[in-house]
Amino acid sequence: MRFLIRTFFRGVRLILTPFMLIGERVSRPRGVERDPADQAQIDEQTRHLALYHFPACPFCIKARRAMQRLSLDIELRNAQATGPWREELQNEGGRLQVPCLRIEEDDGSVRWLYESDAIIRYLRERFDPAQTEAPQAADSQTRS
Ligand SMILES: N[C@@H](CCC(=O)N[C@@H](CS)C(=O)NCC(=O)O)C(=O)O
Repeated sequence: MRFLIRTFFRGVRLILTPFMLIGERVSRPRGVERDPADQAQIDEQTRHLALYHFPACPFCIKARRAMQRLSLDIELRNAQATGPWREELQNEGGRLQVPCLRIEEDDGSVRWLYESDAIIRYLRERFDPAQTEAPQAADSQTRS
């Protein structure tokens, strides 16, 4: 019975996958535009991040869209198929759940951030110009 249920859901996922990927591609959001020097600085920071994902997982699509909206070039590591990324996520992250953001901190330590909402919040807090510039804007408003 369990085998049948698993096979059923695997079949549904297989059928839906191309539609989800096409949907993601055609509804790709416009990314924020930064001047080249700022973007280069952001690119340098995102070199220390990697997103473990499944291509057609809706939670991963949500996280990838947030990355696109913020114009973040974060390495994607497909953990769906048996292979090194899947093993690494399970062994080093602690569980096989995607999306998961691997964050290499400045001191070299590694943090594994699970849950799409937490990942998106982290990316926005760190890279969203609207959030990172807001305090300065508010500051200059109160001063004027
Ligand atoms: N609440 C989580 C849900 C994530 C989730 O359910 N991910 C599924 C894929 S869509 C997963 O990792 N399943 C493990 C597996 O299929 O082995 C989030 O928002 O990130």
